[in-house]
Amino acid sequence: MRLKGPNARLVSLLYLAVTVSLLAQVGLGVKQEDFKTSEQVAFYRRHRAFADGVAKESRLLGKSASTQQVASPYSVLQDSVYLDGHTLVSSIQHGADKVPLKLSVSFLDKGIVRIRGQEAHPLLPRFDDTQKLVLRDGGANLKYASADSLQLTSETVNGETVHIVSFKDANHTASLRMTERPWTVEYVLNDKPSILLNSKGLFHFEHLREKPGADGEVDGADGAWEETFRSWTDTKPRGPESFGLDISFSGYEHVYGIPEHASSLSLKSTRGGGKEAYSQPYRLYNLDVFEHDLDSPMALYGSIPFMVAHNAESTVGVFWLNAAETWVDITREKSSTLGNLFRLGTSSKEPTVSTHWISESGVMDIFLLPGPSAADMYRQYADLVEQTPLPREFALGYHQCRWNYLDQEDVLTVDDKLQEHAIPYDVIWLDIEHTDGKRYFTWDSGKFPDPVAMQQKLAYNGHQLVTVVDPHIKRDTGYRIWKEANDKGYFVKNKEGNDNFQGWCWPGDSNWVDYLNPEAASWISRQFHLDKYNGSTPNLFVWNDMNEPSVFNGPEISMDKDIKHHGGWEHRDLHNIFGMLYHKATTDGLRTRESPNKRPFVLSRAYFAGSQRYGAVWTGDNAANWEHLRASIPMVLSNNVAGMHFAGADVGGFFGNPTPELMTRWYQLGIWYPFFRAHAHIDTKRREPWVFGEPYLSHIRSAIRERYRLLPYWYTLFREASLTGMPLVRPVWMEFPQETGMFSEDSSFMVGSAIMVIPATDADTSMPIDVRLPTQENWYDIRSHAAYIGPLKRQFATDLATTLVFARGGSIIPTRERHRGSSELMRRDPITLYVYVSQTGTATGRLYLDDGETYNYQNGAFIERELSFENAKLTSRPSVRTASSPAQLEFLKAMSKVRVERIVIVGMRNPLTKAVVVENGQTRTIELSYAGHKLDSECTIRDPAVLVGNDWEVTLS
Ligand code: NBV
Repeated sequence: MRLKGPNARLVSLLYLAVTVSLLAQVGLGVKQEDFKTSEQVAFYRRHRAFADGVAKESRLLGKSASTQQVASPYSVLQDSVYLDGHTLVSSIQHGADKVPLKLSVSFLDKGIVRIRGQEAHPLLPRFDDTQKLVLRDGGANLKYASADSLQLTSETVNGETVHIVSFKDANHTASLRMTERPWTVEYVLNDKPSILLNSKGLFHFEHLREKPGADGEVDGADGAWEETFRSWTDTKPRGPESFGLDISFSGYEHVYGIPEHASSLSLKSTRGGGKEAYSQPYRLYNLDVFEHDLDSPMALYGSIPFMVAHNAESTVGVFWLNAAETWVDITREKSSTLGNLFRLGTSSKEPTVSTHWISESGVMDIFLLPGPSAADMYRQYADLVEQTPLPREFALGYHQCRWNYLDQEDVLTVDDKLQEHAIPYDVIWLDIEHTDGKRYFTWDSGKFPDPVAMQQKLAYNGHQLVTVVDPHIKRDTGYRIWKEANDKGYFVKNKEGNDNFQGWCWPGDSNWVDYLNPEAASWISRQFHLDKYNGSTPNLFVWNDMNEPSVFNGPEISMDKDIKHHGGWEHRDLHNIFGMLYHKATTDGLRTRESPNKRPFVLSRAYFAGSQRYGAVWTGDNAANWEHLRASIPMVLSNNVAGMHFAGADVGGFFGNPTPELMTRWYQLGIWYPFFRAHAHIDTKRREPWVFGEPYLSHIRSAIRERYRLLPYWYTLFREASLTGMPLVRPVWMEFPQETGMFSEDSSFMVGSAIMVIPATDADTSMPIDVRLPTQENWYDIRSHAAYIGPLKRQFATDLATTLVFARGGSIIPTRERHRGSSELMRRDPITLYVYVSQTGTATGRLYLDDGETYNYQNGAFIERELSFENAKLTSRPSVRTASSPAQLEFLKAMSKVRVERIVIVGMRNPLTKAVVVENGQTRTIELSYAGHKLDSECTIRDPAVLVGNDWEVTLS
């Protein structure tokens, strides 16, 4: 039964009021007063006051001592240190409060060090499920270093005790040094103290305590038992339980990651001045920020507390596993002021980035990742949180979205028009208006009378549908979803824990399912099954929006921190994983709706470390202007740096109307986002590619086609990411780790290791673009094949038809060159291989193919080829992972008509005339063709007629 009469009117009036007030703000920028600054957050203020006290003390100590000293009040309890298998156990204590903290330092495989700490005898348990929900296998199967590879020694330096655990593996000679007074930890890599904990004395742990008398203040600590923000009161029944720690990267000037912020790739300082510095720390707290600022450390929709430091010698990482609100301050300095008197072997003038992390609640749980290369470090990170699984292949295609495609006819017209204009696409999207009054899992039957027929029509040309399914559930006794969840008690509870938490969102009065409750999560998963979700077909996929969660009438447009989840936990403990839990539940639902299971596709706005396992994310509500286009590059890169690979930004900009030039340039950039979707606000003008007319339509079409041409390369990159954890799009430094001048480069980037993209990000096409091609290597314009020799710095003119994309000498890039309407229609198309020859006349590459939908690849149903070019011979061999199995044979059979139809060799100096092809013991000779090429250094072997799944070689002479 629906709400009728006055109730229904009230709901729609209020809904209208919220919408109008939100929409009225378009163009006004972020409402700063809706969101807290660090000064408005009591636990941050307390840590700041503590830090200021320590700094003052340290200065006083410094004056009286010849060596630099740190005034941390925390020290290790005498005789508390011992090595228990792979874990160094100790107790530490604040000099004044005498509450012992238990600290464990565990040594994992690949040199990963894990540090966990909390009260030795906590008054109440702290929320510790984050590890279960985030780590691979819930943390149950972490691989530890073998106990006999570890050795504990203790030394006395200047009268103080230092405990040293040394260990060795193939990649590292490392030791961990822990001083007793004050407590500090140094991770020494290749004899250099590289990652330092508490070297600035900012470690501070607010132990749980009994609530004091009626005045509510503890030790003068402000806001410890109650805190207000505007009209909201956080009752803080557990009192203070935050903790903070400084982590310094000695020898490094650049740190990256900790998305999501609309900030630069190389993170800025937040304290200590400098012209680039921010005046606020970076904040990690998932929030729905309407019309967010650019160049700002403000929190946005997602949070990944993973930071990476890089210098010319090494890449290291720190993963701060905590799902509560977290702030990170960053300062830069020369390390002469750093460290304590026990540190040996550091040069006193090392540049250092010092970071100060502060979390509101939970257990202190930190992982130090030693690298030393980026590839090593991503393997280490993937050991902890898993890789990005192989997505459904169509998800790599072009996504056409808008708030809203109005009705069934509109959807099918857009589908037709894209085909008419010969623009390939894979997915069309439906936003919130497709539902019956924002009751998700339903359809507005007036506008969508036959959603199944609509999906079948789309499916005919290999197109899919995505519908939005937001997490807020309309309070309506006639709405099955609400009623079932309510009857089963699955909603998040209010502060008292005695009723459902209630808030406002699109449908009006709403409740939220508590995904922390495993039963509630699997119930919501089942709602995505074909028999439950009426009108859905196997061609329907899902979009989770508003899952920070966004609550229109809540503090900072989100949930109150003191409301209750399953097990009595407060929302504060798990805020940053709430969105991921919904993403997971949705993905689980789609994966299990067919038997055998198929790969799901779910896009989420909120995310955390681990979200990469569940699908894609996008950067939220950007705007149709050049600044936002530019900002999207470091945003998508930062997500990739932090392991959230399948990321993109709304092409065209969500708010406002893009000019045709902006739209064109945004497509030319957007085809290089791992997730490539155009989207627009409901109040904007229509902007499908053909709307802009010529010449824009042609430019947009050729950009989208470029994406489709390179799908085999993208899919192979995803395969690599799914095995190694390596980002798909990479900061230049990641591929050229010694190019110090490019460590903060965030206007150009690499796609995999073979392609460098320098997008045009300015309105003025007469402005030349600065291009910097690193390293001593050949670079080839990916379209004209004009060759450049790096290192090179020069300007290139670009009209609207031109994009600056270069293939790196030494790489082999697989493509599919036939124009079709969707990725599915291209699946059996032949492959073209581009061999971009290096300065030494070689090249390597890879090609991965599977059915793009199922999990059969896990049984070996794939083709994975190692391609190499050397001494004028191109060879295709199976990868080491290829093994004969019934599933593999079946897949090979299915692909038995898929051949390599063309091999283009770019950059050979000697004119060549023929190619000798050997496949299955058979030899053929082919005359080389130069027809149509502008360059003599390029030749084409037309139709070598070799199969993609076979071993073969082609020798040129
Ligand atoms: O569902 C409507 C929009 C959606 O189009 C957008 O992509 C999301 O980020 N949604 C936010 C809610 C309203 C935003 C003003």
